[in-house]
Amino acid sequence: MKTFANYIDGQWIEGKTTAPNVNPSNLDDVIGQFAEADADDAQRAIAAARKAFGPWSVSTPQQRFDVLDQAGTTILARKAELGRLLAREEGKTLPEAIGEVARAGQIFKFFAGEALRLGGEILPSVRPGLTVEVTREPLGVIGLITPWNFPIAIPAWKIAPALAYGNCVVFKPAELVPGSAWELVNILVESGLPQGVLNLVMGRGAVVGEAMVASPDVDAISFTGSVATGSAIAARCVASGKKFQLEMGGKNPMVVLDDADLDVAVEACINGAFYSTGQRCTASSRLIVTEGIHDRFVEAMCNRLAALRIGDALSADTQIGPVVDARQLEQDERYIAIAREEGGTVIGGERLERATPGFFLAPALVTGTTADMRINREEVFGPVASVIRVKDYDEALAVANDTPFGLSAGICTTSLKYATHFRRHVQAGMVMVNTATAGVDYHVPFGGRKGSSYGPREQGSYAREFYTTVKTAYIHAGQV
Ligand code: UN1
Repeated sequence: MKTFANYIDGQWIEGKTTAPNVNPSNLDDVIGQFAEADADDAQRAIAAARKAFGPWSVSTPQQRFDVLDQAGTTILARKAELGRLLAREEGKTLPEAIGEVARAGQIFKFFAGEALRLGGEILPSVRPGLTVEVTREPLGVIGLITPWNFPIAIPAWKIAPALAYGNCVVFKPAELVPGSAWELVNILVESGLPQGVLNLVMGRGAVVGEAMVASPDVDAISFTGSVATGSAIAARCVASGKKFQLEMGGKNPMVVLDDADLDVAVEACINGAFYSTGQRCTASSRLIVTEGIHDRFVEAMCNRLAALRIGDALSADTQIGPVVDARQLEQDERYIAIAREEGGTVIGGERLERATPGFFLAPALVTGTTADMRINREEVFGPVASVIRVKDYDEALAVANDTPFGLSAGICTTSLKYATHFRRHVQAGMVMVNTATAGVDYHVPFGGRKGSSYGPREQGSYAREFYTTVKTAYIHAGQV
């Protein structure tokens, strides 16, 4: 069995302990043994990043462009192989996984360019003889904590801007998917990153994440994951004076109005709710449907659901892969049971047997639900969506906003009036018209409102708000 080491201060460092990386489509298939960092490893990684920050923070944009651009080129060239690894360790389908790897490659290309584009401003002072210059500087050492559902794209969209703007990184990937993270770090190392600039510390959140949030040598934390962990990190960052950015849950609404194109709506809802096994914080989990189209919509959704092929993520004809692990599967099944107890009618949602032992679950559509039920208030993070029947657009908008979350929201309608009103009045960071709530571009801001997100947006040029700090200089040039 191959073992994979952590990368600390320019060296591959074996862990005192390792953890297996298991394929959720086939529990007999172990991808490798991955090092588990302990608190000392984490401290060494933080110290290495701190030491490397001096020279890296004043490296030229060309140096940073070259590394990031080379990494992007390699990722794109290896997308089929890396996509296979990703599908094998996470369970999304091969096309979804290859698409995600390509997205990661494009993100590195984008931020390579951003390193060159980072400018400042010069303004005349309100006082005579003075000029004001506004520039951006890197923050220092950034701790990155990433989730299991996008094993390469989310690390890419945190690591690429962190490095592009001159920061050093301590990177802790999710325990369930260390394989893609390891490959990504290896590619960056081979692309010419100087020693200590990027450190990989695979291991448990309670050990590695804890060391990062506690350390005075970490200047900022960017986290994507659960609300519970995010809130705990936030409290620790406030206490230690760190800048932080959190991307957490969603309970994203998709409104379907009477005047929607039914095929478009069903396609957007099937994709948004169930693709990637529903394991996206942008998934459409509340389908809010007006009464004139409700029955036709539910019937068409049931027909599509029955035809979906659920199976091994690596099989060519699979449309929906397995749930990521036993714990997530239990959570999905628990919420399906809760929905039933609350009075919902569940279509699908049963465990499936396949040729290999894995976590296969039929997607579940819950009809006859109301906005106050737990199934409509709490994030499931699985292939489970509920339908809420509403009278008209006004009620649909009110229900869409009746949630503690605010990441992504969608509407299917042919009415310019309703689409325009919804775009303005839905309380979400991202709005989709006649397209799925999940599946975003890599060059524009990503993030939400309310309980979904905290801090500046990720991705696109907006990423600089988190990964840089602004300096305002007043210059008195003397008499000329
Ligand atoms: C997408 O929908 O393409 O964890 C991206 C998540 C999000 C990323 C979603 N941060 O699901």
